[in-house]
This record gives sequence, structure tokens and C-alpha cells, in this order.
Amino acid sequence: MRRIWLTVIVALAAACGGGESERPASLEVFGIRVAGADYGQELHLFTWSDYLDPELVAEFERTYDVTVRIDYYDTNEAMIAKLQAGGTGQYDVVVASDYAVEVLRKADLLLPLTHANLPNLKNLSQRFREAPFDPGNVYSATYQWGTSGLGVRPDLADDSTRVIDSWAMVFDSASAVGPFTMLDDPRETIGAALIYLGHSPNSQDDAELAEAERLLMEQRSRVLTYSPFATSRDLLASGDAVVAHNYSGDVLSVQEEVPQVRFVIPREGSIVWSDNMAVPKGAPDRRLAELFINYILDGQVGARLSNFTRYASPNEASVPAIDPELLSDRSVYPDSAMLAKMEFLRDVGEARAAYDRIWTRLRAGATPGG
Ligand code: SPD
Repeated sequence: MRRIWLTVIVALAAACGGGESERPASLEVFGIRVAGADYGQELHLFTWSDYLDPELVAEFERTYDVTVRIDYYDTNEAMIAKLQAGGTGQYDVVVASDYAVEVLRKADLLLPLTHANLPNLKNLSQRFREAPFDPGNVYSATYQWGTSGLGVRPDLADDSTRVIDSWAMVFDSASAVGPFTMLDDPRETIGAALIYLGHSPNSQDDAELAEAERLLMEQRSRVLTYSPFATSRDLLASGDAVVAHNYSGDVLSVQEEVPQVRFVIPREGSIVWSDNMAVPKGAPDRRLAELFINYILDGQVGARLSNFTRYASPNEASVPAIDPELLSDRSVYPDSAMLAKMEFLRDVGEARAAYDRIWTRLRAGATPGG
């Protein structure tokens, strides 16, 4: 029998809503007691696509007698633009990456979390309770974390002995091993170029940014496509791309269909990131939002989430139930030597405009600096 039913203590009081609803007057589950009258019927979630096990959605819906409505996005920039254009009132929970939490917080678009409603926050590991973009989880709680790097098909490479753990496979034409894609994500792709050149992916230095732009412009004619992570994943699976710049879990999820697929964290270093749950200002149902966040932070739920997404869990209580193969995969949980070469993206403040200009010129086919 599912663990949830072992732990639920359902008050036997009459269901609310004149007997029409199955919802009990109060219930205690996932570490928190809540009155059924305290929250509404629908949770509105805004998140990355392919990032939530449908069985977890169904369990949350059954447990709290609610319906979950989900909208998806492919980049933080698309999510931020929608929230800035007045979308905050449409969503109860938004999943935002590290630097995007900073951007949303500075734009005053987030509500502080009510810690009394989130007993499972204690399950987060220290690194995610004291993350530099939101120390003390004032506005956000980590959902999953991962790394960015290169998905590779050694079985289709021009010469499999030339497959190396380096960004050179996409930035140096002499090291290419076949058609490749880059992420249609400004911070990730400009960040990868900066790292290959030996700079920080958070650089705010004009000369370094100009150098990265020149590298990306030189690379442009060789890029098969700049694509969102899901398209990159599919192009790797179909074999149209032999190398695909992408996120760890989305590459590893291809292995079920194509076991030869590898995920490589380049030796020059890369980006490590976290995606985090937050409640936008104007959220229709803050209480329900916090029930959802607390649910995801449950140890068993967090493990099921990682086993589904193939991304790393920030939840210490999840570790015993995570697939041991995932836990021991150093491309999912990099060792300390590799982590030392990786950086979280941060909000670059005023330099955001420079990144935007580079990206617009790159994607429009304009000349550098023009
Ligand atoms: N399938 C969902 C992938 C989510 C990846 N988040 C990446 C954030 C990188 N900044």
C-alpha cells in the first residue's frame, strides 16, 4: 500500500462544500496539517517541460482533492518575460533557475515563503538552504539541480576515438565529430563560450563578452540548430545531431531508447544550476502553492521525482530511495574536483543588456558589435 495512505490521518468531520466534495475538513499528510477549507480547487503551475512525473501530479490531486493545471516554458527568459508582462496573477507556483530567482526577486515579483507551512524545507541539503541567490530560502525552495554539458552519440561520430570531454567538439572546427546543436538559451550558450575561453559564465567584462561573441559568430555557420532542450534531446535520439549542448537529465533520459548516448561535462568546466519553486506576487492560491512545494520537498516524493527526471535531487531525505545508478553517475552528481570547475549562473545586473545584444545579433545573423 502506498506510503501516503499509511501516513494520512484524515479527520472524520463532514466534507466541506455541502457534501459535494470528497475533501475532508482537515488532513495531515506530508508533515503538515491543513484544513480543507483553507485552499481552493486548482493549482496553477508554470515550469519547464518534461520535468514532473504525471504520477506525482495525480497523487497530489488525489491527496488534496484539487486539479493541477500546468503551463510550460523552455527558457528562463521566456518565463521571466511572461511574469513581467503581468503573468504573476496566473500562477501559484513558478519553477525558476537560480539567477532567474534573483531577477524575479529584484523585480519584486515574488512572495516570501511561509516557512511554518513548509516543514519539509528541513530536507534540503545545506547547499540549497544557503544558496547564494536566496540564502535561507526566503523566496524559493529547490526543486531539482543539474549540470549543462554535451550529449554525445559516439556510435555515430565521424571517428569515435576523437570524442573527447571538451567544448572543443562544438567550438573548434578541427575537433568536430559530426553535426551539433547549441541550446537556444542565451545565458547557457554565451556562458559555454565564455567558459571555453577561460572566463566566468557570469562575466560582466566588455572585452571578455566581445571575445565570446566573436567565438559564437565564428561557430554560427556550423551549428545545425539552436534549439530548446527538448528538441536537442530529440535530435540526439534520432541521430540527426551527434553532439548536443544540453542539460544532464534530458540527455540521460535518451539512454532508455538509445543506450549509446553519453553525457559529458567538459573538462574546461561548465554550468551547474538549480531550478527552484517560488510563489509569484498575486498568486491566486498561496496556501495551495505552499502545499505543493511542501509535497515536492517530501523525501519519498523527491526521490520519485529524480528517478523520473534523471536530474539530481537537492533533498537529503530522498537519497535512500534514489536509483543507485543515478546516484553513482558522476555526470549527474559531479565529484568535488569537477564541481570546483563549475559555476552557478548569477544575475549579471546591468550587463544583462550586453548579453541580450549579443544574443539578438547572433540569432539575427548580424555582424559582431553591429
Ligand atoms: N526537462 C526540464 C529541464 C530543466 C532544466 N533546467 C535547466 C536550467 C538551466 N539554467
